[in-house]
Amino acid sequence: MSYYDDFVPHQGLRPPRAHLDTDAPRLVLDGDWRFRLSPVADLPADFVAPDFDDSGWDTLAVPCHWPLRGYGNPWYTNVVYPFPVDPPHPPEDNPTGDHRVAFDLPDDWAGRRVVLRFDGVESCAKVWLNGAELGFFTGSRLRAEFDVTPRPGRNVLAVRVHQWSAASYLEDQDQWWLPGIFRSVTLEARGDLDDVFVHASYRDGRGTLRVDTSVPATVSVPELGIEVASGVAATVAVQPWSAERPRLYDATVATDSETVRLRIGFRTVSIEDGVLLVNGEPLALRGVNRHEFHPDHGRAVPYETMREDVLLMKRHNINAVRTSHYPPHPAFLDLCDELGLWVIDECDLETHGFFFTGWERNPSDVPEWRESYLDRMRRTVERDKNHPSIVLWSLGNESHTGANLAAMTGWVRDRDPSRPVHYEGDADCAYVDVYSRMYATHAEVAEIGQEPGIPFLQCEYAHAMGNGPGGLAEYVALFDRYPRIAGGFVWEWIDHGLRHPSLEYAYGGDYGEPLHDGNFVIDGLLFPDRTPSPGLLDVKKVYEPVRVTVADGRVTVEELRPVPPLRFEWSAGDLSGELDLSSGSAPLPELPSFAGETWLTVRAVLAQDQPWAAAGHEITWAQHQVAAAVAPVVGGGDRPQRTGSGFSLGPGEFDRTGRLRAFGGLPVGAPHLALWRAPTDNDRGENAHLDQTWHALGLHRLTHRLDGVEAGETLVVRERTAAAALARGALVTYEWASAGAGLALTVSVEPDGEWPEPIARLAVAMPLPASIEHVTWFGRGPGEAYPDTGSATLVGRWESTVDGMQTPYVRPQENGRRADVRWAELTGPDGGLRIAGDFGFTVRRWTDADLAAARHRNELRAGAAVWLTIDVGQQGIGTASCGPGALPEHVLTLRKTAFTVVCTPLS
Ligand code: IPT
Repeated sequence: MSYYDDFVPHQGLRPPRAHLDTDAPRLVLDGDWRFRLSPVADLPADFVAPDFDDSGWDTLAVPCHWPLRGYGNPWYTNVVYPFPVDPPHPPEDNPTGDHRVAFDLPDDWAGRRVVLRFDGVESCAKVWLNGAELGFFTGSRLRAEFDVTPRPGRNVLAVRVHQWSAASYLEDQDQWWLPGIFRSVTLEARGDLDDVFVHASYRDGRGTLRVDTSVPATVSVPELGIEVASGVAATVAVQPWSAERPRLYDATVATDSETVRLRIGFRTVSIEDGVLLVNGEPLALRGVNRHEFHPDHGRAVPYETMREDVLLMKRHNINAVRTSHYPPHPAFLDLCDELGLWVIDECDLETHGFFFTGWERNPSDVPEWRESYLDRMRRTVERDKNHPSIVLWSLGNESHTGANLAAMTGWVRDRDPSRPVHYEGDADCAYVDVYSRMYATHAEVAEIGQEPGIPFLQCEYAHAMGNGPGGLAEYVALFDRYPRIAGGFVWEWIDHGLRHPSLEYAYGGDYGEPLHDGNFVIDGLLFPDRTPSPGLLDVKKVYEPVRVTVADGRVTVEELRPVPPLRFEWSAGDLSGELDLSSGSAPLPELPSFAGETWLTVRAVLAQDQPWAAAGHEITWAQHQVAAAVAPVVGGGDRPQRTGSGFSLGPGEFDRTGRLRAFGGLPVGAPHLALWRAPTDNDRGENAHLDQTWHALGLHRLTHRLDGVEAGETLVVRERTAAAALARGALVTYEWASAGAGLALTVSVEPDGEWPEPIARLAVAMPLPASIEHVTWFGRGPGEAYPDTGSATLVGRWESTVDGMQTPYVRPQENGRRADVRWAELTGPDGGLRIAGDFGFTVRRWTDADLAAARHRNELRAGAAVWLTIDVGQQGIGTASCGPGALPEHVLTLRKTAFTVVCTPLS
């Protein structure tokens, strides 16, 4: 048995301790190392001697994951292990990276104790300094430190890293498998302050501080006039720390040989009457799950990117983060302390793949793994214990249940009773302090909210895969409603799409992995380049900390969570101004009468710069209609005329079958009934399989048979729309009537047979010339909206282009629908058309079939037409990719329907 093939988690490591900002000198060893990759682990340690000739090796910039630097490939699996399940054995094919780096010991380090620190190595490393073995360690996202004795002058560090080890069984998180030294390697000359534990509680305006240290030290907080010995408590008046007001106090802890800088936040977490409280106030966690990810660097996330993540969260009204499913880089937690986010810090643990053995031999309940479990929890808590932002410890994710998990809780409660313990897998709540679920339905969340019990939260909900998540607003309404519900965390923050030379962003299978989970890794609120998706914009709206309402002639603001000072700006038509809402409400501004449909928009914006956004940043908004639409003119003038080739009516030219062929001189195709859409990830989801339903119904291959054409006052075309092999269909009538300079089209649809199943949409689709480029519309915008998404959209006049209307989901699927549209103008150099009515629409340069067939965006090519789809119904989006489908009120079925749009040519 080798070290990488054993239950023992490490050998030679120092006991874990706090991450400290110390004045002890440091030498960061990041930079160019020498590197050699081998396909197996069982190799002689031929490279560890200082004088080993590594001149034939490659150079690798550490920290990094070697598959992202051209050595082997990334591999994505969700639940399944990418090797046979035979714990504790890793597979024989075990890519092994040998690393070497030389460093010069600074002269003034002579005689000092020195520690060598690894902040993240996946999955198992053995370490030698100057040829002498230091030991080995596992725990990819955990810190590992060795005591070392470098010699004066030049030293050589050699590190052998195995992709797979026994520990891989404990690290089955849903993400890319990415071996390597992916966080910094540091040498630190030690003073005598090895460990510091800050206890900073808050009650009734006063904070109590006690700092425990490994050796006696002096604790000073100048701003509070505190100067006490370590281990001694001081109670003074303070401002508390919260995510909304992250008040930190600079402090030092000093001995003769070392000074550690601390940033102290005072807060007390408690549970009272089933409610999770901080400083006596209920916690309202409006959170996201964050994996560490960068499209070029994987989990070797640059500092600026971590900062960007926190800033983006703050700017989108997110106030909490679960560090799924491992402790993040320590700097991320510093940013959470500083900028203000509530954190669930999760241990690096997941054994999900044992699901497929029926949880047989699951490490969580096998005694041989006990020490590894405890070790992981200790290393999590000890490293991160001084962060005020952390309010809950989490044992890990998806590891079923067992005595080893219970033992972790036992250890935490002893070591840090100040923070409750979270773990979703403990369904009986035997060893947790909060009840946690993932992807529970709305109905169940509502039920739990009403039952008495310990605080409840959804550690994962609203699976943000592809188009969606649908049903988000309804979840948050439940969180707002029931005190027992502490909130929830959207799954997840960012798409893990790896930048790829030809595919734009790669997902599972794109590297030829023999077993993988496809695009299940593309399920974030941010696209891989960190552009917000429509889902994130919806999150921002529904996580609003204040609610603005307009009713009964007044604008009212209600504070749901503390917010910095706000200003309230209003606009309506061309008018705008400011509202004084300091008393909580104000009368509506005096408005003239408007000629057409007009909405009053009230925006709440930051009155002053904040560390995370500038003054003027929009927090939320509300809208209210102040003038109604003017109904389009239908009727008048022309009757259809027979022509040599068919019919003509106003700007429309029709063939002998009554099908539209040209409009205002532009060649166009006839509108036909469309009931399908390119399935979204949620449509395909295992909890819905709507794609299969639609496939079985033949919605993607409907045919249209002419049943008759009548030219009288109007031109009436009757069709029967149905799919080959199926008896049921729809009887559709298209009636064209003169309407001013344009034509009114009334579409009447009547099911022919029973249609109990959900359909994708109720629409007509028609091809327009490829010269159409520009789109202007009045309705919801600027982004997409479906029946259960689009909280972020406002009613107004919006402009875009055909290309700009596409939402760039990494895996192509239905997207870009604009909702509640009163009119849309589609134009290009050759002219265009205006459509008025009350509809949703999409416009794209490819067909739905092309969209559905593409695996990556590079496969979408502009065709000979621009396809316009006008709908009066869409199936809700839901989150069935990993959660419930659309709520009943958002399920669409085929029903008898009629709708009218007025089309006018534009030159
Ligand atoms: C849940 C996992 O906890 C999370 O890591 C991720 O895989 C998510 O699913 C889906 O993207 S587990 C699932 C079985 C509910």
